[in-house]
Amino acid sequence: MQAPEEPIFVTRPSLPPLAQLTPYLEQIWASRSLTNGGPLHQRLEKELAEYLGVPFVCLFNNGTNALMTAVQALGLTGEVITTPFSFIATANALVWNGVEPVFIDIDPETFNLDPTLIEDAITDQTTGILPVHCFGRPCDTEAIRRVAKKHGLKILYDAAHAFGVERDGTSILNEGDLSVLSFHATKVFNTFEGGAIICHDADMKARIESLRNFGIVGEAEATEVGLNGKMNEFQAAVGLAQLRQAGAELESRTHVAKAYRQSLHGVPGIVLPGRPSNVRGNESYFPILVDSSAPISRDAVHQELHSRGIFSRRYFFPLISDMAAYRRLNNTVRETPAARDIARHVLCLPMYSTLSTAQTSRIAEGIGSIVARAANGEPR
Ligand code: T4K
Repeated sequence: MQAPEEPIFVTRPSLPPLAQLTPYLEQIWASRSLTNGGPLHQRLEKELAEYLGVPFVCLFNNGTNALMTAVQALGLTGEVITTPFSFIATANALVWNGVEPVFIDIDPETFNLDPTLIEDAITDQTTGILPVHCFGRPCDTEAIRRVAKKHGLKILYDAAHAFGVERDGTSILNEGDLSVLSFHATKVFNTFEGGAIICHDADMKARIESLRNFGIVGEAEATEVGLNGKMNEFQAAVGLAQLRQAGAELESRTHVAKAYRQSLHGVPGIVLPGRPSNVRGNESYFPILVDSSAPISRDAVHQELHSRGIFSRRYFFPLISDMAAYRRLNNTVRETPAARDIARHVLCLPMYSTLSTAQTSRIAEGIGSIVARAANGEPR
């Protein structure tokens, strides 16, 4: 009997060699400095800023707490314009701050908030814009900046997927008033759980540090109400070790994406989203669209792959605005036909740096045969 093939999950976290972590752990054990901005935390903030080409990094224990703090730090209130095509944490960060998300449609090419629709959604309650560089594909930051400037709005980028993404040789994380990264296990750069706010000046960094630490300033005084968003020393140790292989991680993902593009090219109804030539992506996800011209639905492809042990994911379906938690808040939900269409057709294929050519071939051939059988009317 043939051995069942190994399951392939949508991602598999990269880990540094264990031996590289040991010296950091010995340092933690010796110093007993476990959290609250210890030496490894400080070192990771500096090394990450240098690696990413950004002025300041404020580390967090996860991306969601970083987003919630960024909303506070920018003083966002009332309504904030955002995208429904994202992970739910994007909108949750607003609602947990008492801010109402106003969902507008996306550009079907970039999968990101359509800047031409922002102006129409602005009311006298609007204080900011929260776009997402979805799947690490950059937003039209220039157009967003123009409309924000005209109306005096703050821009907070959810850059959870955008570690290492550059446009014209410059980090996309330098855009907007603040950008937020996630270092969750499923991300290109992970500290198991973790995240960061990228900011442009030392005053803002100090403010974020206070908000991250309950709002405390100095030894005992709190000037505002913060939360506990601190990254601990173990997470920072993992980050320092991961950073040594970050370049290789991005490089390997480029090869995986190339292998997919070659083997999926020409499969009827399977669309591979393109990327402008001036963008260095990070291949954090590998989204495809199972187009309406395909002889089979996205959901059926997803199911079929599943039955073959290939666990693709429908990121991001349903739209945030269609989830029960948000349908209750639906007074600001607009029609978002492009987002709805993408959410119905998108499928994220397994993507991680150690995915072998044999595995990408198995996945691509699986999709090819699923589509071909459907086209021939054969039973699945
Ligand atoms: N903004 C955006 C745009 C985001 O995408 C996210 C997070 C955030 C903000 C918030 O950042 P964080 O607070 O998370 O730092 C995952 C992640 O939990 C979430 O971080 C991520 N976005 C979201 C897109 O995906 P799930 O529920 O899909 O993950 P899960 O547990 O099903 O994992 C997917 C696959 O990965 C598993 O089938 C196996 C593999 N896996 C996963 C984990 C956690 C492993 O092999 N090892 C692991 O430890 O949400």
